[in-house]
Amino acid sequence: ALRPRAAVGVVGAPFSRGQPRGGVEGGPDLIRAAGLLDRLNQQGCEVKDYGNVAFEDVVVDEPIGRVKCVRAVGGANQRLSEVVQAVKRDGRTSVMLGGDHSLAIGSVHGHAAAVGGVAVVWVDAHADVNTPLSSHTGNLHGQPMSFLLHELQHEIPVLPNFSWIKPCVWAKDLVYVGLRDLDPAEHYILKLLGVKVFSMTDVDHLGVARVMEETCEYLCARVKKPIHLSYDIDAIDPSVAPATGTPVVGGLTYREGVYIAEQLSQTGLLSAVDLVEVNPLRGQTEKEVQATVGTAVDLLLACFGRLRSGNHPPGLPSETDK
Ligand code: 5AB
Ligand code: MN
Ligand code: MN
Ligand code: MN
Repeated sequence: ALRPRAAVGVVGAPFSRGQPRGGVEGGPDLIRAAGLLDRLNQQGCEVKDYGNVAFEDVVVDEPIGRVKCVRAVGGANQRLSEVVQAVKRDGRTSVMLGGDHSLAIGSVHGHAAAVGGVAVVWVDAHADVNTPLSSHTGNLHGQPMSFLLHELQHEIPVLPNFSWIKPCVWAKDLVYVGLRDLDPAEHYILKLLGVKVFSMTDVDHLGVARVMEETCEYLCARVKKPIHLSYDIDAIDPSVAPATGTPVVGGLTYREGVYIAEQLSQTGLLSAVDLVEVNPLRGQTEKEVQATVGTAVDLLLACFGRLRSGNHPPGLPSETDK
């Protein structure tokens, strides 16, 4: 048997209104400029670039309660969801380059709308499961999972440009890896719903190999749903990936971060990936920005079969062929 060529669809989402720091809208073009598409091609993927999503300008967007830029975030995610649905209908694995993490609303929604149920692996320093009412910052990049989880729908108020969103993830189909900075309400929600969480303490205790073994077993034990990996670059330690808006010390090493992507790739179930929160304006130096972008590229290459033990060109028998 020949190794099949993975079909990939790259979607840029240059959007930053889910949080207050400018610059994160530069993420998609920077990740492309670092050679993502060529390198995916070189490792045997068949890549199509869907370009950057054109987001509507929203001029008047007064906060609703504490929550900021509701209309802009709702409208942007509706567009993104449509594009991700198109990528999936073309039979490709979707790669959404952010932009801030509020974009996971549209990315996961579009993925689920196209394929039916999905499982979500959320790799992040943060849980991003605040509801519009529990959020203290009012930033929507800290809330995307609350709109997506079926179990939280009774907590979600009516918001302008959000009525199109249908919850599409069950709490039992969600796994977190890398958490180390939760708000009390988020901790309460995750306990209440019994969500599977591997915090940085768990990574220390079990090691990343056990964490990923347990993650994959947990997700594959029931019906095997396509996996949506939502990777926030701030999951990685700021000494490795400093150019991001909400850095938190004590994160994943480069090797742990890549290992997580490698193991998810090996499941054969990866169906959509987000790489979000790379913010070139948050790096102190050009070197810090390049280190962050380079890490983002390496995480994505690992998602598509790049092995540190080496790969050979596609078209030749694969390592696993007997
Ligand atoms: B990120 C915080 N929990 O709700 C909030 O970077 C931080 O997408 C959210 O993970 C961080 O604002 C959002 C304090
Ligand atoms: Mn985060
Ligand atoms: Mn996040
Ligand atoms: Mn962040």
